[in-house]
Amino acid sequence: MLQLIKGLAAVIVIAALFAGQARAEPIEAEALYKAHCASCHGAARLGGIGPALLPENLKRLRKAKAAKVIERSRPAVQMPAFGGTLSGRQIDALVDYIYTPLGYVPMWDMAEIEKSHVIHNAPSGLPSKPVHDADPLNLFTVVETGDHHVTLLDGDKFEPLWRFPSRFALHGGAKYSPDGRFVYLASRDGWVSKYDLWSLKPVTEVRVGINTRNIAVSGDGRYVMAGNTLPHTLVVLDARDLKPVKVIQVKGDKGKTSRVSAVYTAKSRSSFIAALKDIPEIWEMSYEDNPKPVAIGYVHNYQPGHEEGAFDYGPFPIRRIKLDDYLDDFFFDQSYRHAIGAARNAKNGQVVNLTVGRKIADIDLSGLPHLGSGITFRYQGRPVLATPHLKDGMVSVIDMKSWKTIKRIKTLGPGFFMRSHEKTPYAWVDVFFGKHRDALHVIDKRTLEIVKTLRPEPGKTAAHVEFTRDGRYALVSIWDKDGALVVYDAETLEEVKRIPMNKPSGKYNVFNKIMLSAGTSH
Ligand code: DHE
Repeated sequence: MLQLIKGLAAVIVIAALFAGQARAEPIEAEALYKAHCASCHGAARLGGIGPALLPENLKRLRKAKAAKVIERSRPAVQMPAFGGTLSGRQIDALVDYIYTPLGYVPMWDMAEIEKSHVIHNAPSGLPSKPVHDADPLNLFTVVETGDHHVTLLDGDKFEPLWRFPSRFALHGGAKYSPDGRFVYLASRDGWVSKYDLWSLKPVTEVRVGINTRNIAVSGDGRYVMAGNTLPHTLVVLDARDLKPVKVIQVKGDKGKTSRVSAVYTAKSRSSFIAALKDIPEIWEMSYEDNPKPVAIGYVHNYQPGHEEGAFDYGPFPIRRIKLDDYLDDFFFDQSYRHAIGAARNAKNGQVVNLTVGRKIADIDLSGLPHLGSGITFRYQGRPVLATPHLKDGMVSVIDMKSWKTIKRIKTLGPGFFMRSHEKTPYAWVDVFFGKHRDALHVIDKRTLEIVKTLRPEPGKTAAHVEFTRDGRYALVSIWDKDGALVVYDAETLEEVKRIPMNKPSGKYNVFNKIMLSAGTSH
């Protein structure tokens, strides 16, 4: 009997142990976050010296990879590896925690923006001529996402002039001052940084939001505008020192707020143009000193002392162009009279005439392109637009007079970027996804046929082409930690040089950008 009782007791103890294991103590993720992460990433996860840890900012990092970063850290960062301090379950709990939405739209208003402002080298103390002898207009700013650095490349010798650490996860095109002396860069978590390409020095930085889409520099070089998805704002900065000038709440007439999809400069119209993600409107905001007042009916823009019916007197008065459908992303024609965009339904696109302020045509743009992916050129005497599709292996070529699709060019897979130059007969397009992501197609702009498919490094993604200022060379990124910039002769299509780099993404030639070349993004 005693034996039986002992046996039962043992079974009960073992069962209790297993139950205990199955129901392990709940892990207090918030407490773990406070103890180990908050000092660098901010108490509210909005970022500090480390990036913001919110689902919006982590969209591009898989949870498994995030767990690995917590366990082992990353190369070239100050964050310690927590593998020896935290258990696997604690790390998983932290990962779940940082991928949980905040549940409210966090504030990042004028006071926070002002507080974040840093001057590294006062603009007044910068030299009056370059400290290097490279052609300042044939420099390339190359973003290396592998270790969050930027390389400034001499576009004649193809040699790096300067390499510096950037903010975390730069994204979007580098933007230049109209004279090409300064470059402005934006990070996904809201930092806008200005660098001097003559003295090779950082100038100033400011954090404009928690999650930023992109920036634009006004055609007169006086302002930078940033578009945010968190919070729902557009922020105007003084381009000289990046001090904030105005924070514009992005709000529709019924009070609904919206994320910004992207903001661009329409130089010939002296305005910034923003596409919105959650309100079917395009906004145009003049950056002139005495802008024409814009009639409004919205209370939040109402200025006391002005007639009822209200006009927005600016600065940066908002002209709202109402659309039937959301315009997630767009390009302009070279005259900046039209914005051509992909609608959210991904079945068709729309053409908005900015002068009359309404949609004037639908276009058959069935695949959504990435922002800034397309180019314009002349084909058989007429202006055309060409863009790869982000979801299928296709390039659409659209007549910009009739807005009809002239041709669909089949590619080896969905692509991100198409690029060309006024002085080359070829347009280059990448195949970013799928088993052919190491391929690039070279398309003859005269026949709209693929004339060559290059594989700069078999097995590794090849993407984003940019030309030298004279159009003689095309530079391609090998998108890999052990990556490179590969320089091709744009005529013979032969490789000329390979410059090792750490996951280079975009590269931006000063001259082509400031001259608004039709072969690249602006
Ligand atoms: Fe980009 C530009 C949006 C994913 C690399 N991308 C831009 C711009 C926007 C944008 C708004 C700004 C154009 C400008 O500066 O004028 N990108 C988006 C997306 O919505 C999308 C699809 C999803 C997202 O994560 O936001 C997206 N982009 C990517 C990538 O996955 C890429 C390939 C890698 C990365 O760095 O995130 C990528 N985007 C780029 C690059 C540019 C860019 C290299 C600048 C292109 C140029 O030549 O101007």
